Amino acid sequence: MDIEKAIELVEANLTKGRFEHTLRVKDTAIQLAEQYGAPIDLVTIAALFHDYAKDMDKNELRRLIISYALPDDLLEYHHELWHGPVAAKIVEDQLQITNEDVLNAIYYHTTGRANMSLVETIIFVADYIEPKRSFPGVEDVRKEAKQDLHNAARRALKNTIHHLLDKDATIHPNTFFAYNHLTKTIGVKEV
Ligand code: DGI
Ligand code: FE
Ligand code: FE
Repeated sequence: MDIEKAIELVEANLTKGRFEHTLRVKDTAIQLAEQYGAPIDLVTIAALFHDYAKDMDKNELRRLIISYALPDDLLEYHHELWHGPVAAKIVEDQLQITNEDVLNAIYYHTTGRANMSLVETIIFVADYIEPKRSFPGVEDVRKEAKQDLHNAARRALKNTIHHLLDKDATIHPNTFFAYNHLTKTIGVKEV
């Protein structure tokens, strides 16, 4: 898809604040793609559409999860986790985006998953570190992203898991699978 057209669609579907976040994620993701040698065109499209379903109402998201036959255990987790999988299905179904790497990057951008591709990892990290994010620990992840993308992704997951535990929230298995996979492949020594 043409980038201009993609930007137009995204702007029409999102609130101003969310659209601006999306543009910052796109710029951050392009910088990471240049640094780590990922395809700029795929990363750009994935970033532009990653939050495409974010401003949908909860009931609409629920209806789409059912009609697209997404895994129904999704509905047992916080509705914050619904917009990625739904956006992946909408762009495939309505916008004829077929690239699997792009669709996976959109689908898994909130939780991550085991064995993420370079494009998936870039979108995951860019969404976490875009310049207006102010999570505790985000500055360490920003620094790490300049040195080692996978370490940055692991650190972002670790922070998210800590944050969710502090809130007594449920944690989606893919968040743990992503963390475990990176921890094993990076070779962090268990104590
Ligand atoms: O859509 P964004 O706000 O740009 O960012 P996002 O899609 O990464 O969503 C972030 C939110 O998702 C944040 O509040 C933490 C939450 N989150 C991430 N992983 C999990 C999770 N929430 C639950 N309950 N479980 C998870 O595994
Ligand atoms: Fe999101
Ligand atoms: Fe986002």
